[in-house]
Amino acid sequence: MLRDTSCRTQSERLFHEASRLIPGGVNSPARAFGAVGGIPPFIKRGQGTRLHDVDGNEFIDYIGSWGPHLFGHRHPAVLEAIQRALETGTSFGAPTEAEAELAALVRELVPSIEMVRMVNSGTEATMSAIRVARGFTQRNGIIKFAGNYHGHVDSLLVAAGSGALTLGCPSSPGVPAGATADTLVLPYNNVEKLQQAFAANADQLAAVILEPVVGNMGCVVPAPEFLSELRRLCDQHGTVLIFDEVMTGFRVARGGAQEIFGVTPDMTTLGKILGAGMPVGAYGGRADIMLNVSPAGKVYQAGTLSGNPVAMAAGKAMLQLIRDQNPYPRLEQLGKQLEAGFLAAAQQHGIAVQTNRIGSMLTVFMTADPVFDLDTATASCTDTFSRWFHGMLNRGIYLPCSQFEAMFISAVHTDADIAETLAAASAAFADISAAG
Ligand code: KE4
Repeated sequence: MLRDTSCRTQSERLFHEASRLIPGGVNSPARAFGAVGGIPPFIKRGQGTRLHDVDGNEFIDYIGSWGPHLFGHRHPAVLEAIQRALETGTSFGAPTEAEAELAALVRELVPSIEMVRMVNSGTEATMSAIRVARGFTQRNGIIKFAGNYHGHVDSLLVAAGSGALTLGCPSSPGVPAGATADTLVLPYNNVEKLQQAFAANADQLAAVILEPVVGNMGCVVPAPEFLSELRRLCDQHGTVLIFDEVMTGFRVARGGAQEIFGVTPDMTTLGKILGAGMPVGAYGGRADIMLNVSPAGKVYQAGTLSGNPVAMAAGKAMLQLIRDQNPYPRLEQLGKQLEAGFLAAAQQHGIAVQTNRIGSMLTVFMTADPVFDLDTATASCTDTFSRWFHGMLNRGIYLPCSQFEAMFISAVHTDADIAETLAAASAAFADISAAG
C-alpha cells in the first residue's frame, strides 16, 4: 500500500511551523529533503530498525541517525546505561571515571589511538585535530579531498561533500578566503596529483585529512595504492596523516577503515557510533602528538560538555556491544544481500546503476559508470535518484535523502527487512522505467 506522505500531513504542518523558527525547518541541512523535494517526515519514535512518523507511517530505517545506530534504535544495553547514568546527574564540568573508561575502550578497539580527547561532535573533532597537527608541526598547510566532508569547519568547508554538496554549496559563503588559504583540495583516489602536491608543498604541509572510505559523496572506496602512498608521503615529509573516521569508525570494522586497509594514521577522528546517538566526537592518535593538547601541552581546545557522563555511558555501552558481539560478519552478510538485490532489481527494469559498498555502508549511484571520485559521483542522475528515493519512501523504506550520502544497515536488520526493502526497490525501479 502506498503511504500518503504528501502535503496534507502532520509532518507538513510541523515543517511549516518549524520553518518559521528554524532556518529551513531543520537543525541540519542534510535532513531537509532539499535535493529530493517534498516534506521530511517528522519522526515520533524509533525502535530497532523502524521509524514511526507523526502521521502513523512506519519505515525501515537505513539512515540510523546518519550512522550512530549500529545496533538499531533504543538498544536495551544503551538505554539502560543512559538511565543508570541519569540517576547520578547529567553534567558536572568536572572529571568522571566514565571518561577514562570510554577512552580505554577506544584505545582497545583502535590501537593507533594512544591518547584521545572527547568532544561533542565530529566537526569539533576534525577542527581540533587540524589545530593540533598545525601546532605539532609548526606548519599551516592542509590537504583535503574533493567530496570529503569533515563537518562545517571553516578551513575544511571547501569542495566539501554531504549536505554542502547536496545543496550545491560545497564552498560556503561566510568562509573568509584567509580561512582556506592554506587548504589544498585534491581529487580523491588520484595518486599522481597527491605526489605532485607533496613535491610542490611538502615542507609547508601540517596534515592530510581524508575519509579513508568516503561516505559524503556517496560511498567511495579508496583505490588499493591510494592510502599506502599517502602514508609513505606523510612519513617522508613529516606530515600528520589524519583519518576522519567519524563515519567509518566502528562502522566498517571494529577498528575502522584503518583496520581493514592496514594503514595506520597518526591521528583519527571519531563520532556517530562512539556516542550511540548521544552527542560525542573524539580525536586522538600518537601520544607524542596528543601531549601537545592543553592542559598537557599548549594547543588549546576545550568544551563545557565534553566527556558528558550520560554520553560517556552510552558510548561505553555501544563499544562493549561491539567488543562482545562482533556484529561485522552479520553486517557484511546483510550488506552483500542488499547490494546484490538492488543491482538485480535495477537490471530487471533497465535502470543503469553502480553500487559502492563496504560492509554495512553503501550507495546506489544512478549512473552506468564506476564511481571513484567527486567527478564520477556527480555524473549520477540526481533526478532518477529522487524518484527512486520517493518511490522507496512511499513504500516504507527510509533512505538517505541525497544521492551523495551513504546508507547504513544495522546489526538488527532482519532478513524480512531486506526482503521488504528489495521488493520496494524493484517496484520503485519499475515505476521509473514505466515513466520513461
Ligand atoms: P558532525 O559535526 O555532524 O557530528 O560530524 C561531521 C562529520 C565529520 N566527518 C565525517 C566523515 C562525517 O560524515 C561527518 C558528518 N556526516 C554527516 C552525514 N554525511 C552528518 C549529517 C548531518 O550533517 O546532519
